[in-house]
Amino acid sequence: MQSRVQGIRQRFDSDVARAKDAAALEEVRTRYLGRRAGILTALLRDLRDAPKAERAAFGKAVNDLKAHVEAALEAARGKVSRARTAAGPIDLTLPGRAQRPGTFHPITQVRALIEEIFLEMGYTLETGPEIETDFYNFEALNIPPQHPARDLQDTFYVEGGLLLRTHTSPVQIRTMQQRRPPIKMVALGKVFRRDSDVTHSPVFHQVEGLVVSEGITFAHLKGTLQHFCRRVFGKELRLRLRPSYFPFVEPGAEYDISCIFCGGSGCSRCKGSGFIEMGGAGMVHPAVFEKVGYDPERYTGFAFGLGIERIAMLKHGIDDIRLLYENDLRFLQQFPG
Ligand code: 2NL
Repeated sequence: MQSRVQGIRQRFDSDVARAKDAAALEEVRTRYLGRRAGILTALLRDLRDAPKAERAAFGKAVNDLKAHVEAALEAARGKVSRARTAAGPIDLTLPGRAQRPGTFHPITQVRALIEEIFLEMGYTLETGPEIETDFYNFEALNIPPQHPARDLQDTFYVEGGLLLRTHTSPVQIRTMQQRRPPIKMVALGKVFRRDSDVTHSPVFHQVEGLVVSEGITFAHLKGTLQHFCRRVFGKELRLRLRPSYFPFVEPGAEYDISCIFCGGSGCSRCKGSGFIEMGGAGMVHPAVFEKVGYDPERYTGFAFGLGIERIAMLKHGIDDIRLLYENDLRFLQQFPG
């Protein structure tokens, strides 16, 4: 028995020494350790038929051999794989995998541009909570309990009588409560509305500006909007104001810019009108000043709003707002900033 084990060991050693690659080594492993026809597997099976007196010694010899076979195969595999690396099938002259640097999202880029323009004009940047109370989102803005903007269709209500702000105006209300005029501020941030199609997303970004002091007029508003729009879209454009209604301003207006695609002659993008809608604006309603404890006889102010997505879409010719939220790199890489 012992001599049989000895013979197998010698044959194995010479088989391993001849195996020059991983496939040959695998073949040797199967020949000796294979579950069904392995030489050692058969040896272990024979152990059962060995005479009782020899069984312990034979068992030890077979197990020692098995340990030797496993260790020798492992060592040989290591040698083969090191040899392959040293021989150099890895081509170090191949170009590496490109690591593209990240870029700011187009909304973030437009947001940064808007912040820069208002900081240049001496405005402060203010922020506030996205979950708001009825008072800050509606009541203080002169939006009465039965106003259609409060309809469940437009507003996301959350637990505890709270809601997701539908505009950034609550930030202006909070700022007015905390400070006395003069105030010259912009609020930029996420707002939420129950609305979704190619030009509306349930979450979008708004900018609102507010200037309050003594002697602020509609002319200040128009000059500010014209300067802002020209800084974003170019010096040549014309600004147009149209009468409109928002409960928190009087008088209220919507403002348009001459079409940045056709220059005002009329095209498909401006639907032949020569103008593109930008946002809403107006003189702060006296009822709003009363809600925050400002004397409407002493102070006047203007306010305006606009959508950041809208600016990004106009600036880059994007026709579907949902592209801005899909985080598809093929889209985002087109805006390296
Ligand atoms: C729009 C319309 C507007 C305001 C926002 C405002 C805020 C206060 C008081 C008075 Cl605290 N007004 N904001 C006024 C008129 C229009 O935005 O088209 N937004 C995208």
